[in-house]
Amino acid sequence: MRVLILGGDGYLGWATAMYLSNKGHQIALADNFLRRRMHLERGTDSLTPIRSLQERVAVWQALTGQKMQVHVGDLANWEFTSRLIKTFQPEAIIHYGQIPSAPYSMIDVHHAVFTHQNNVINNLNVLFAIHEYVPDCHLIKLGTMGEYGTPNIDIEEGWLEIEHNGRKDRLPFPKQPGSFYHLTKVHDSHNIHFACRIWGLRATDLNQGVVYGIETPEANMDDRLINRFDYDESFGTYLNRFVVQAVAGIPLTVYGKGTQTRGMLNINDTLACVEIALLNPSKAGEFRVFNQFTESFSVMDVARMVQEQAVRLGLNVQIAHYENPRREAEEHYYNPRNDALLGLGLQPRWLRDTLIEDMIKRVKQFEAHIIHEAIVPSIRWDKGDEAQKVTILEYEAQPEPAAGD
Ligand code: USQ
Repeated sequence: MRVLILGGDGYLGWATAMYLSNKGHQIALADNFLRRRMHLERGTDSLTPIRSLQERVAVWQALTGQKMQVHVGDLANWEFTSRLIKTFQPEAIIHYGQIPSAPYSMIDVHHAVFTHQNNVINNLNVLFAIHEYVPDCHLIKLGTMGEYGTPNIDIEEGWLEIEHNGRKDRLPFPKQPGSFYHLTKVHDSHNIHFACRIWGLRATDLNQGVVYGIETPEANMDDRLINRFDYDESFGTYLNRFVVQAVAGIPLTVYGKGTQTRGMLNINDTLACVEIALLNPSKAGEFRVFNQFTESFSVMDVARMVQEQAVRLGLNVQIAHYENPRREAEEHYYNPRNDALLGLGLQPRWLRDTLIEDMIKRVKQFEAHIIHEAIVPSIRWDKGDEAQKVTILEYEAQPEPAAGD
């Protein structure tokens, strides 16, 4: 299939490009290297030394014989996006090409507005270009589980059957996102749904949970194909961050009580989920939503798992409760469904199955690259970026050594 991957230089984009190219799909990548530039702005970086996109693509071709097209440009620019879609004529578009960071969007008005302009406008351009040039193309759009927030009812997959004053309907599930970034994904979902209704486009919104992991089989083929791995306060997600903190000797940054619960999945399961969506397209006019996660964990569950594995590997890891920089429910009900992808054949990789140990060992190889100042957060939901780091409120008691240790 001809597959256009938007955000092809990113954590998910590059991994997906290699995975689908290896399966024989014809791949084109688009990126404007915004993530690399946002890291420059924040004084942070990927832990892993990633090569330029052009070099990665050349190495990939040399190793596998598979070509990938590279298109450098800004999706928020209509000329770029429309020309790209018109000339490549994709049968499917996987849209990862957006700012993914809640903290970055909460820095100040400029970062909130920029995140909205970038994400909402680029998605609108993609919708209009599909409508105009490839109306049968399947849009696979990366949404987020964070669109739903943490309601006190079960979270369905995008839709909710409602009975109100004696009448029934199937309506979009209510959204209560937790940051200006998460709000952009809500706006995108509405725009995509509308485009499906009025133009008959076909789309799948993948409401993804928190992704973790470093390695994929394709990235392991050659050091020059290595994927990015973010661990800073803006672009690192909590498990990936905790692994780096464990290696760096920084007390694990649990925000508040750590009883916040999120759906999670391994990066290799992201690839499997996207492939499932690709091979099972939605119908013309259908706006389909999949909740894309495999397991749910609280922040403390994950901190304890990282601590346990790290201690086993001889590291000394403390867990600390930091002042929570976010405005979020710490104690809440959380029961999201994820039946759709499982029903289509997803076979999850479980976090318990030694993956954390592998991650710690891999991160240790890049220990010298860790920027320590990038770890403890300073971006607060109520005050923006004060450049003042949040403080530790208390430490968790160290677990008792197991008998025989
Ligand atoms: N958290 C900590 N300590 C940390 C970092 C985070 O306790 O050092 C907590 C946060 O307070 C939050 C939870 O962990 O309760 C998740 O935070 P996160 O930074 O790992 O993830 P989040 O900001 O929600 O965003 C990430 C991705 C985003 C994606 C989302 C899926 O950056 O692109 O949309 O995960 S979800 O969380 O389901 O909304």
